[in-house]
Amino acid sequence: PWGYDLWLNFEPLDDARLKDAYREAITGMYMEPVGATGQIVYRELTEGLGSMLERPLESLPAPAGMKSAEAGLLLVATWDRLPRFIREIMDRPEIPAEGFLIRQVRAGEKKHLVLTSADDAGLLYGAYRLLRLVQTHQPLDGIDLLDAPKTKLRMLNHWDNLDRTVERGYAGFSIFNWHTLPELRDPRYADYARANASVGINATAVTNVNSNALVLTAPYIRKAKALADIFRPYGIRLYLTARFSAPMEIGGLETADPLDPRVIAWWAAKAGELYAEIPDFGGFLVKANSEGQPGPQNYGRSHREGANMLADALAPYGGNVIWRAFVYSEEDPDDRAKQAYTEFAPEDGKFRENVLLQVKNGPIDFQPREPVHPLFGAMPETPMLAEFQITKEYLGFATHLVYLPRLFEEVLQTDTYREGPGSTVARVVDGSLHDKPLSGMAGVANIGTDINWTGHPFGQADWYGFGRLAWDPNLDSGDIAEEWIRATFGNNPVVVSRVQALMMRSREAVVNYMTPLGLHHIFDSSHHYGPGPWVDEHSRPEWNPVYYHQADSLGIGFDRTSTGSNAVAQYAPELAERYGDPATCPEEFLLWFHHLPWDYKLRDGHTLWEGLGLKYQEGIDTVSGMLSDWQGLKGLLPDAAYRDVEMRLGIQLQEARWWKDACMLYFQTFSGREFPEGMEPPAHPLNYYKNLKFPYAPGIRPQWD
Ligand code: BDP
Repeated sequence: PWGYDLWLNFEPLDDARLKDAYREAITGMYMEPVGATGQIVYRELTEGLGSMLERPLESLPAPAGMKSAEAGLLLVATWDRLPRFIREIMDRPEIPAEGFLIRQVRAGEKKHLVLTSADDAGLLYGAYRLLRLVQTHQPLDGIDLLDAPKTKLRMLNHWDNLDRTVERGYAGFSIFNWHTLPELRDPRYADYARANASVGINATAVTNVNSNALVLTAPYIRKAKALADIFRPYGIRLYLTARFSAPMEIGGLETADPLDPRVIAWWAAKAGELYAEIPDFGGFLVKANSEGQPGPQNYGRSHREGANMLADALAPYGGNVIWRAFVYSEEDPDDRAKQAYTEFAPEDGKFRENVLLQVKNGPIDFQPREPVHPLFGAMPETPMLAEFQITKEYLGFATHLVYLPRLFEEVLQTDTYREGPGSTVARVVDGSLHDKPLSGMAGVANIGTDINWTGHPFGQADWYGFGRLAWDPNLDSGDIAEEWIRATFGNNPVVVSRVQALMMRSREAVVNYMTPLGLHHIFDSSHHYGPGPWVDEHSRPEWNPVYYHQADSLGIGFDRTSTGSNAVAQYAPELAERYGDPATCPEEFLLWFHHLPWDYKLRDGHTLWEGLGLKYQEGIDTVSGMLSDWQGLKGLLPDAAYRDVEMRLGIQLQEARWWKDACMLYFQTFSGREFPEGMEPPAHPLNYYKNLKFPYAPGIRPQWD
């Protein structure tokens, strides 16, 4: 079966000339494996280089001096453990925490390769980088590569339940088997940690944000400890989700009021219990007073009071509270897109130092395209994590090929103007915008028990790319795609360039065939698979797609300008002005911010109605091109992966048509206009699409209460 090795398959190099060059650059290795991480580094380098260069990597004893050493020695050690003669010929480099240096040094006629770092994690990251350099055919001659993560927290969030179902998971069951832990240490746990470490991920919350208090009971803490022990040598800290009502559910208290002394004492004791088992426990990830989850507001307290109480419990041990800003309330009649900002922006500066606010990339919910969340850059005093979804809840699940790092990059490169031009979201993520020591990125994992981990083979690229962007939010998504393709499918230039081109257009394709021109949240209810723009029967208005598109006989779109909800006012003036006027609003956000007449003229001269149909068609045409480009690669790719992706692209094409037909037929009931020329006519009448049912579509959240 294809795919278990991910981007770490270390196939023998097929380019003989290159292989010779690498064999000359690395003739043997000097390394004293220190500790569990050192063992991993040693094993990875000997096995990985041995396999790619098809020659066992000989381990050499520390040479007494440069003269006696063979040329092409690979020296691997943290700086203070490097042999003295090497340190003497190198200027002491400044290597930040978790960073590494790969440098070719010269001693007389001989060249050697040095991999060094300030700490164990840096050595590990450096080892994976060195392997990737060889794997992707990068030259080592003259190399002087210093790299370090730009962020402190690079984190996965698993929406995995204790019973192994995964909320919004499309790649099988949870890889975490709480039933057989702690005794059964599935080797997959280490393989998972290894894959994360290879892209720099250094934290993981293994339980669902819609949480179960059981995980904080003593038996489960022992299970969690087993995982933490496996993750530790890979530089990964474990987090758990904390259910706010846990003191009642598992602690026997009759309240969870964050100001009640018994509740405070309960959490303090719980923290002590956790750290006794897991000394480097990361902390709590909390979803409170959101979509039915309990929280401080149940007791008339604020999010700040709730978060600070938990932060105080963890502070003595160096733990963090990651508090999610994903809130919108049943009682609040205001535009859902505004509610998180309204709630949290005024609280800036009032959280404890170890509270991070975790903010989704957009103000609604992981749509194919959203403007950035207005909270980015708006809370200069509050540590922040940007939350992205790696699992593709609103993007065709694991069936559609959509290269997400392109989406992440678009968000990261958006200028918030909060501190003038250049205040990108990337600078919020790396902490440089407001000089924050603690910041980073969280990604909702797309990982499950499927043999290839992610269901869709290209889902691996999303996991990989998330890690790379969390490491450095200014990386280019095209470069990341290229790295991933080379590491996964090899270095054939035809494969590399065509697959990269296909990935890079896949993101715009999905926007076009699902939600063009700023439409959003018009998905069928609960499972969010396929179109359901007509859905209007849910009790809460903002759970209905009709709330988001607001189509009527006059036009379509959500007025978020001053004549409507005025959500634009939550952005910096530069953005508020640009988004607030349809003439300057980027067309990709048009219907996000404006309700416009069907005959509104788009920039290319088409009416809005025509433009909508043509965008849907464009999405379909792109997918159809992706499919034929893929078919052109037959024979150049591993057969199993080739066939799997071909079938999935076939489904994606069918479903792109389904989206167009369903949405355009439905919107036609308001516009009353003919379909534009150039749009393929729908295959069935509207009722056919309305009557499609998907009772077993995955991803509906289990009810805890
Ligand atoms: C939405 C999902 C829901 C999650 C929620 C969250 O539909 O299953 O629980 O976000 O982020 O995207 O808490």
